[in-house]
Amino acid sequence: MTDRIVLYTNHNCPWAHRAHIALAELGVPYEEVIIDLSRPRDPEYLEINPRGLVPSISFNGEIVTESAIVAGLLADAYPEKAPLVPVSSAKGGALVRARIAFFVDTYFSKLQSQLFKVGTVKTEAEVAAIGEAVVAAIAKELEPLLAGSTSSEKPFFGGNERLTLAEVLTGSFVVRLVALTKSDVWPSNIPSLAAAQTPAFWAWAQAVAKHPSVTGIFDEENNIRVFRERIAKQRAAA
Ligand SMILES: N[C@@H](CCC(=O)N[C@@H](CS)C(=O)NCC(=O)O)C(=O)O
Repeated sequence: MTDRIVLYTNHNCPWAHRAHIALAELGVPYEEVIIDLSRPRDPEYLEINPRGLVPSISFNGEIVTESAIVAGLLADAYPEKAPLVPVSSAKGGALVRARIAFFVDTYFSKLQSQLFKVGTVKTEAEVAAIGEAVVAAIAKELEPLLAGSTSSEKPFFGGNERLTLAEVLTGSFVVRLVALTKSDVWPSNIPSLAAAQTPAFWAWAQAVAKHPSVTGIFDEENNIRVFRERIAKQRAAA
C-alpha cells in the first residue's frame, strides 16, 4: 500500500523547504497544502499544528511537525529509495548519523546564527563585519568537516555522490546563502571571502545550491523580495 503524505508548507519558508528537498530526493509522491503565512492561521490548520508553523505533514493520517523531525522521518521511512542517512544498525551507521547531526548543528549554531543578525544592524560596515564573521566561522567550524567532500563527482557530505541528510537539512539555507549574498540582501562580501578562504565549503555550497532537489520549489526572485522586506522591517524596528 502506498503511504499517503500531505505536506503543509509555504514555498518561501526555508524550514518547510527541508521537507520538499527530502521528498524530491526520495521521489515519494505527496499532496501539498500551501499555508498563507501573511495572515493568522485558520483554526483547521491550528488543529493540525497548534504552533501554527510550517512545515507539518500528515503521514498516513499521523501528524508530524518540526522540519528536522519531518525530514528525519521521511529519510528513515524510505531507506530503499535514497540513502540519505544510514540506519543506525548498519555497519558504521551510528557514527555517520552522529557526523551528519554535528555538521547540521554546526551550520546553524555557528554560521546561520550570525546571518540572522543582518536585520539588527544598519550600516554597510556592520553588514560587512557580519560577512567576515560568517566566513571566519565557516573556516574554523565547517571547512574541516567538508575536507572529505571536495571531489566534483562526489561533492556532498562525506564524499557522497547524492544528497545526504546533511544537505536535506541545510540545503534550503545554502541556496539562500548563495542567492541572497549575490543580490546584496545578505552580506555581499561572503562569496569572494568564502571562495578564497573556505574553498571546500564554497564548492560544496555551489553544488548544493544547484541540485534539482534543492532548486525544485525555490523561487529565487520571490525569496529575495521576501527576505529584503523582512530585513528592512527588522531594521526599522531595531
Ligand atoms: N522550528 C520550526 C520553524 C518553522 C518556522 O519558523 N516556520 C515559519 C515560516 S519560515 C512559520 O511557520 N511562521 C509562521 C508564524 O510565525 O506565524 C521548524 O523547523 O519546523
